[in-house]
Amino acid sequence: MSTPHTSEAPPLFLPVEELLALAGRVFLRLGLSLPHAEAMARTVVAGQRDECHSHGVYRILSCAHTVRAGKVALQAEPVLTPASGAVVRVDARYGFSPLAFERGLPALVAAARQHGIGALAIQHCFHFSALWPEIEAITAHGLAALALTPSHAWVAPAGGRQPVFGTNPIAFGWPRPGQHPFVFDFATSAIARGDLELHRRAGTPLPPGCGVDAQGRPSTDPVAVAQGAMLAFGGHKGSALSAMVELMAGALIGDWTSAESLAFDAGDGATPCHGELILAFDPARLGGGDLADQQQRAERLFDAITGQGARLPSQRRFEARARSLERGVAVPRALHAEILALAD
Ligand code: NDP
Ligand code: PYC
Repeated sequence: MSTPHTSEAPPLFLPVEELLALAGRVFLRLGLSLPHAEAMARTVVAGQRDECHSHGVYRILSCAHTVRAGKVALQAEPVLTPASGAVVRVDARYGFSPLAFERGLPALVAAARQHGIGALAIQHCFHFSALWPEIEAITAHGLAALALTPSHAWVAPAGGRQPVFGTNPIAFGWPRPGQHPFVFDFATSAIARGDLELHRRAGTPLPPGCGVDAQGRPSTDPVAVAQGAMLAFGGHKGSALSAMVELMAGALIGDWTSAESLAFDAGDGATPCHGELILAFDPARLGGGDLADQQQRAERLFDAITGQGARLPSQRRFEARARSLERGVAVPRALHAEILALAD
């Protein structure tokens, strides 16, 4: 969901470069190394540019809170373990995740090209971002991609009322030569935690079906749901997908589940700390060689969707990107003032 949850005065419109400079200044001021500050700025500004409000520059505030909580390693240089077969590992060493991804990307692409499939396991990272920037970075190399990560245990399993799962996003991308890739990226909870927080800040109710209060009663009050449990999307189906994310991007790669991440947080209210699994697939290797045929068949699928008036996922985002690049990136004035205060 991407509603800005605010009825305030018209936003500021800032050039991408200006917003990048401001975000980078804040992250440096918070004590991050230059490579971390730049990678973080690119991530949150991309979110704001694409009008993904729950993972845009609003995230600067929660990253600042995370820094103040004292557990994140501000200058940690991620450690890349040379690929073993198709598997690439990056230990973020308790730093923020974007730099760890950037450090692992070239080896992931090389592994996918060599083996047809590559797996990047990022470990020990503080993760706060949307996954589509990573997916797009992989599809830009002509590869398909799948990314999974846990978060904090905020979400009850279908049929239960106690939080077990994170909001556990799943993102996928398919490269389309000459045009934007096909990308989807969504929380497996009925609403992302970031959107719940935006509703809490704005004092607006959640849509029905997003959570229960501490007594297990359905609630649209973001405060009550934060004290109770969020719900998975699609009942038992979202619940099972969320369990898969815990297993594949937690236990499988030897890193924390959302429950373990929340335990490590110990009430700090910081952004989650865990791992991430990112898979890349090379159509040239997996499809037997006729790339043009693969692409045409994919395009027929997309045409069958759009041909009946339905839209592709990420279409809204790419349209928002075009708008932002033309007229500037929209930033709510109150949020901009909060960010500026962190920069001085
Ligand atoms: P949304 O519900 O906003 O969107 C989910 C996806 O569905 C998007 O790709 C979106 O494309 C697409 N979509 C939406 N409406 C339609 C439609 N009518 N037809 C076709 N496609 C559509 O996502 P969430 O709120 O669930 O998640 C928001 C972000 O939060 C994600 O980027 C996710 O990675 C992030 N997140 C991160 C977590 C973490 O631990 N790091 C945890 C949970 C979430 P479009 O954008 O174009 O609308
Ligand atoms: O929006 O659910 C969320 C989220 C969790 C961690 C980062 N974003």
